[in-house]
Amino acid sequence: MVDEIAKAQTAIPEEVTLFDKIVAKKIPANIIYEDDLALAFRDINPVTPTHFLVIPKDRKGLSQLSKATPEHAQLLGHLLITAAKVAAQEGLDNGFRTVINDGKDAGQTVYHLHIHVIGGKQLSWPPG
Ligand code: D5M
Repeated sequence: MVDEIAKAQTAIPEEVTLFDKIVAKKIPANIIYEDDLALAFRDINPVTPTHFLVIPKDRKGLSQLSKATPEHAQLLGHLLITAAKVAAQEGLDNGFRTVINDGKDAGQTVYHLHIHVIGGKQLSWPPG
């Protein structure tokens, strides 16, 4: 986790992101859901027993949530609905948490909007 925060200090938006390469199947990932607009795959560094990411296949300029405009409303809604659908598919019937890290202070390392979905244990609050 400390590594992620350190990485976030130097992470920058890129033309082609790591997640674009996962969408294009140029980098392998453990994909658990896919449709026309969204992809869900297991996080490589899980912080809970279940931890996956939901991303837009075409991020349409959405490197991070703070870049969202009204044109992104439908896509963002679809991603949230997908997060809940895949959480159910994963058996997270007792609850789960969604997180969107935005920028350095939040520890964002990949500038391709993504929703973390974490669960599979009792989570604490507040986060650090
Ligand atoms: O979250 C970025 C997340 O992306 C972080 O939890 C690790 C994860 N990650 C990085 N590379 C991969 C690959 N190749 N597969 C799966 N997951 C990956 P952030 O909110 O930007 O800190």
